Amino acid sequence: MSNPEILQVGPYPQWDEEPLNAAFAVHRYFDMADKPAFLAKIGPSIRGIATRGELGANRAMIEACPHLEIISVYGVGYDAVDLVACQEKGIRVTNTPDVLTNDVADLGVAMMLCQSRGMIGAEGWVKDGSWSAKGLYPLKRRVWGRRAGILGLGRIGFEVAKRLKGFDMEISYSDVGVKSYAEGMSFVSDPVELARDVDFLFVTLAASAETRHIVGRDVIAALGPEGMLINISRASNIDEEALLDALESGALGSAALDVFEGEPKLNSRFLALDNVLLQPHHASGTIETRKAMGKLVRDNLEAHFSGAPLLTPVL
Ligand code: 8YV
Repeated sequence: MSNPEILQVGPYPQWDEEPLNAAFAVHRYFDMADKPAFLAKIGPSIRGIATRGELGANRAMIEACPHLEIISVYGVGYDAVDLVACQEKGIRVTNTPDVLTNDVADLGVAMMLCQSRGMIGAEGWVKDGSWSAKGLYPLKRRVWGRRAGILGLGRIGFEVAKRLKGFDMEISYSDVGVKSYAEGMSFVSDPVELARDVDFLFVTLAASAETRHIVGRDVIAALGPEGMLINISRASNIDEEALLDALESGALGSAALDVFEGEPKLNSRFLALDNVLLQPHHASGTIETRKAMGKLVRDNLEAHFSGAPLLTPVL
């Protein structure tokens, strides 16, 4: 029997391409100049979609593939997949949870340390000769012992909290309810109140229509001129216009961001700021984790097409 035909939405590392091509008849959507024409031609033969977290699959793509059975997402976040369309059509969806949790938490904590201690500016101070010309680097703010808030205490938020405990930080969190595993952390149900009580606010929520702009003007104002916002989830969780206004006016102290509206083309207002740390959506971007994510994408597809249970189903 011939291999199932799948649509590959975006590129994967080279080590994933060979096993993917060996197990499936792969159609590389991202290589096509005229994507709608390509979809119209190839869509009817497609049984699976392999996509990435930030690329997802929208309704137009799903509807162009009338025999689609499964969408396998390389990423824990599946907010870019039209789940309503999938539900209507009985299409299965999988993601790659767990394997990336620790790396995403690591980057969030690293961003907090880097930004609070001014490490990027400090390197510039060495490289541009300021150290010898001007002397000591301006003093920055400490991290250990201060107060951190975690908005969304899921798998990633929990790993962030675990790491922060190592810095003797006081930890509070906000979620839809109290979490039984949140030992030694205070629950604060209102995100505005959470922001008011902390120095560092981590956003680790799974994005959905309900969480859109949950970090709005009120939360940002409550975090205040001494506060730092760290986002390792999705840009849609934050009102980006409100964030930019607050960073420009000093109403918010600083931000460390791995995700942006319209990424990779981010709002140019970010580039003019000196109180932000900007990262190119790479929180899960280690060789080890990306290899595990790629394998899980294929394992889910292979399980589906061989009639075995899905490893990490969303739908
Ligand atoms: C991306 C992510 O999928 O896990 C997620 O939700 O956003 C990331 O892991 C990654 O950038 C690969 O494209």
